[in-house]
Amino acid sequence: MTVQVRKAGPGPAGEISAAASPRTGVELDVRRLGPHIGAQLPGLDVTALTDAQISAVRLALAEFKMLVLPGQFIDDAEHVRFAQRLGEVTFGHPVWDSGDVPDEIYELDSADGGFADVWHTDVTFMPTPPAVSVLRPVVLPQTGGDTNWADGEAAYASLAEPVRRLADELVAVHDGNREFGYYLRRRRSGQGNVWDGSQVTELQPVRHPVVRVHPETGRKALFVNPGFTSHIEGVSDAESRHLLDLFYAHLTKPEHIVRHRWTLGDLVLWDNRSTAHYANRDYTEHRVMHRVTLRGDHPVGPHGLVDPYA
Ligand SMILES: O=C(O)CCC(=O)C(=O)O
Ligand SMILES: [Fe+2]
Repeated sequence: MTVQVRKAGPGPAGEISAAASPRTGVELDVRRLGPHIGAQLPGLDVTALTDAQISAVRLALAEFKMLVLPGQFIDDAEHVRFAQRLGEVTFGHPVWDSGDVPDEIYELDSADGGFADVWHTDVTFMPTPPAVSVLRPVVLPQTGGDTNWADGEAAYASLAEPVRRLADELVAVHDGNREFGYYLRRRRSGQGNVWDGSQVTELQPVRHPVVRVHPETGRKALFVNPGFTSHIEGVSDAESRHLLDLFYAHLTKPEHIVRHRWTLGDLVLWDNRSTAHYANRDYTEHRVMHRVTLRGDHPVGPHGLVDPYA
C-alpha cells in the first residue's frame, strides 16, 4: 500500500494539512516548523499506530527530515517497539556499552558527559550509518538544552551551481577514533557491539560522498559534519580545511536550521541521510536523553556508491 503525504498551503492557523493518499484514507495532520525542515505530527499515539499510519510517518520523515510527535509518554520498551515498526533497530551505538539501559538504547546523560554540542550526523564513522534516529527526553532542565537540526538538502540546493558541481565530485573521510577510539580500546578492550552483522573491534576511517543522494526521495544533501568528518580526500590539507569550513558554515546558516525546545513526552525523529544536529549545552541541571537508531545503507553519491575502504 502506498501512502502519499500531500503538502497543502498554510491553513488559517499556519497549519499544513498533509492528508495521506485518498486511496488509503489515512490522515496525518502535519504542522510545519519551517519552510524546508521540520514538522510536528500532533494527535498520534505511537503505541497504537496502524500500518498505514506507520507508512505515512515514514513518508513524512523523508519529506520533512525532522518530526516532533508530542505527548508520547513511553518507556524504553515502547520506544524500541515503535522504532522496530519503522525499520530495523540497531545496537544503540557501535562501541558504547549501553550499561543499565537496553542494548538498543543510546543514553546521553549530562551527569556522565553525555553532550552533543558539536554539529554531527549520527555514526557517520561507520560504513553504514543509521538511516534514522528516534530520541526522547527522560530528564530535562527547566530551560536550555534545545536541539537544532540542519537541513543538508536545503543547504546543498542553496549553494551556487559551480560549488554544487565541485561538491558532487568530492569524497570525505569520517573517523570515529577521536571520539570513541580510546573508549573502544581501553574501556571495552577492543570488543564493541555488533554493527551491520559483525562485531566492531576497531574504528577504521571510512569514505563517504560529500553529497548524498537520498535513497527514498532521490534528493541530494550535503553529507559532511564537523563531529566525524576528518578531511576531504585528494586535496591539500589547506584545501580540505577551507572546503569543509565553507560547507559547515553554509549547512548551519540559520535559514537551514530548525530548533526544538523539549517538553517531556516529545518523541523526535530525524533522517540522518539529509540532516545534521547539535544539542545546546547551556544548562547546569540534569538532562538525560534516550535514542534508538534504525539501520541504514551505504551512502550513495551523485556518481553512485563509494567504496568505504578504497
Ligand atoms: O541531546 C540531544 O538533544 C541530541 C543528542 C544526539 O546527538 C543524539 O541523540 O544523537
Ligand atoms: Fe546525535
